[in-house]
Amino acid sequence: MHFLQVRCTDPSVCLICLFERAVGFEEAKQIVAYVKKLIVRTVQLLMIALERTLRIKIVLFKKTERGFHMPCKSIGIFAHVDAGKTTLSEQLLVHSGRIREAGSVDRGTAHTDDLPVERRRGISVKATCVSFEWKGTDIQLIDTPGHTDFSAEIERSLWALDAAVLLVDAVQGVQPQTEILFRTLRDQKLPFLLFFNKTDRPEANPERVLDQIRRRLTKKVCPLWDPERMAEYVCGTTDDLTARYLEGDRIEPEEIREQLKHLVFTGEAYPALCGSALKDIGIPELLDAMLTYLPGPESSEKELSGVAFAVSNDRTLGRGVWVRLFGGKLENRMPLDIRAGTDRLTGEPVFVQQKISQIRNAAGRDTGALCAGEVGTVYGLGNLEIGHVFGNPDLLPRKVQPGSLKTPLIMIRIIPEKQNEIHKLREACAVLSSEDPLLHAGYNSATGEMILQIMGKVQLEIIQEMMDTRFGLKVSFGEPAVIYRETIREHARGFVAYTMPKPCWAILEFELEPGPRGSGITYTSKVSPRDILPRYQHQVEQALQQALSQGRLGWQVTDLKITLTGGNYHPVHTHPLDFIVATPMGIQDGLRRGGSVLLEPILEMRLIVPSDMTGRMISDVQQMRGEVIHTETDGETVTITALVPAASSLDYPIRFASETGGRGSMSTSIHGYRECPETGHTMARRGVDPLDTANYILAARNALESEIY
Ligand SMILES: Nc1nc2c(ncn2[C@@H]2O[C@H](COP(=O)(O)OP(=O)(O)OP(=O)(O)O)[C@@H](O)[C@H]2O)c(=O)[nH]1
Ligand SMILES: [Mg+2]
Repeated sequence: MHFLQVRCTDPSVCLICLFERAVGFEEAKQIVAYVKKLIVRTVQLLMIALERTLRIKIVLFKKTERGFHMPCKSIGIFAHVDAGKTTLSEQLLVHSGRIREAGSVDRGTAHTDDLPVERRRGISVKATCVSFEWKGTDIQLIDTPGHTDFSAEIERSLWALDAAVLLVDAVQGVQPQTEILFRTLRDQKLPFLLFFNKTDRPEANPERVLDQIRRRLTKKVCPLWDPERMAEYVCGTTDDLTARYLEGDRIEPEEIREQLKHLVFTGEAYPALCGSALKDIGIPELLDAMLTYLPGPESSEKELSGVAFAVSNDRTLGRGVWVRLFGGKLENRMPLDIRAGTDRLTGEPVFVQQKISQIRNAAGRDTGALCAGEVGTVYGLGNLEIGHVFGNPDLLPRKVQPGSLKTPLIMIRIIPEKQNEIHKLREACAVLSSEDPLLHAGYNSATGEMILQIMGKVQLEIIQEMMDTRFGLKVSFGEPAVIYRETIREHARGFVAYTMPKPCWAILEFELEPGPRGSGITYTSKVSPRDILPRYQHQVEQALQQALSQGRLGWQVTDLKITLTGGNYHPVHTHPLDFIVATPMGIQDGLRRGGSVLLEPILEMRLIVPSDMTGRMISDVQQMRGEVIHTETDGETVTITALVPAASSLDYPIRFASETGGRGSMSTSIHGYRECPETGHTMARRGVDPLDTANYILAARNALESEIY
């Protein structure tokens, strides 16, 4: 007998194989893996048999550092506004036994619409996480808002998920936001299934919706309510199954389920179910499908990796941050390095150490720890920002990149009713900005104005209401204005010799070239580290962001290729911050020489209207300085895709609703920026112009004084 010990990576399974013949290590490893698989399969079959005969449910707990606990999955619910996400979340909570009676959106009692403003309006504004257990799995459910003004919430929820359910209204069919969400989930490689809701309504027609999805979104949809078609779809995906299916072999339902599970994971299939959240139809089937087909986390228990994706405000506990952990563990009193800004000298991020004071799991229980795979709220981390990554960012399944789904295109002045409340307003805006970084709340000290960047009108109404209820501030808004950008017209050089008033020395020469649309900013240096020391070159690179935040027209500069072509430092005269002061002067000099081009945001607009309105819609698009790029008709309706400047279409949604009498739907997404023929849209400069040299140097030195001068 030959003994060969093979280490098992899973400490909860102990397996020793005794071989009757000589085996190599590799072969032994393969055999052990095979045996392990067989045992797991046998145990599974045994469990199923036991469950059936004894009519019990066996739950396998996973062993982790914290002891045994239930496997978990984090699942998001997405849909066009009003498709029934919140109503469905209620129903899932009821079926799991988590709550006795379903709350109602219409009566303002839904659990996941817990903000006063959500309850009053019957619309979800924030993503909310709840948790419940279904057949031995802890499901952490995130109910997201449907309105596009809250796309930032939708995007942040995606960071925290393992899988999703995309709801489709079985009466309305595929709506504009359904398409956007479908593409987003698919592109982010998030496995998901579809649920056709509101089948209780007489006009509902799941087969029509299925057909619409096949035509407009994907052919890979697989209806679970029809086992015949489900088997046909699944068997068509592998040669082996196709052959067996065509020969009429019996294929076990278990085999079909396993294959479908694999297809969902790889984005090769989207199972579809139907039912009614309001009338409680098809809910256990949906729960089972979530369990069977949607994957759980691939979490590692060793290395810390997680992301802060939402903020909640508890009356007694204060500000809590929702965290999804993909690896490692967070514990009470654990010190964490939280980013608190950037070092002006080195350009490196500055961290402060803060301690977690309390951790609650998704069910709101004080657990003292958060383990890999779990979602929970963490308290005591001060103003920890949304999007903060704990530990290793490479272990996160999705990139944390705010603004990739939708960016704000409108800015607006927010005005306190009482003039002396501007300070209070600034504080309130800072709080809201830490919860939604895309608000970019900015105070212009020269004009005394507070400016917000926003997605749309509904968001504005919600901000107004929150200012009142949360912060006791009555506010109004100025005229909305489009957020333009600018770029350079032609190739130019920018030069600065910052040698006066002494003591200082920083000489820089830049070459600025227009880049292709959408290319953003690219920067390279051709200067030797002997002429400008690496630490000063690093400062130049860090100072660029600030230098480009307003160009000669006052807008963010983009589509620009910058090369540092010359310059030098002085071993005696150069002060540590001289290159930070000098960079904006050199850049602005180049921008002035090259001339400015105003860029305006262009929207891709999709209008779905009855066919007889085609002419009218095309003339609307032309009136808005837009161009139709695609039309498609299915006889009854026409889908028009057009590129339209945001500036000329700000009030179009209201006009569209009245023109179509509610028979049409429209959606917009950002297409990009392009040259604006209407020049003259400049923005007042914030702070002193770097080309106003004497004043600028004085102001810049004053601002940096505390740090160095
Ligand atoms: N008939 C019918 N009505 C439903 C169903 N599900 C939801 N509703 C109704 O549809 C409306 C919107 O429901 P919500 O659950 O708030 O929809 P939502 O998708 O969460 O909406 P937002 O979060 O605002 O995007 C409410 O009036 C619900 O009562 C359903 O299955 N059948
Ligand atoms: Mg909702």
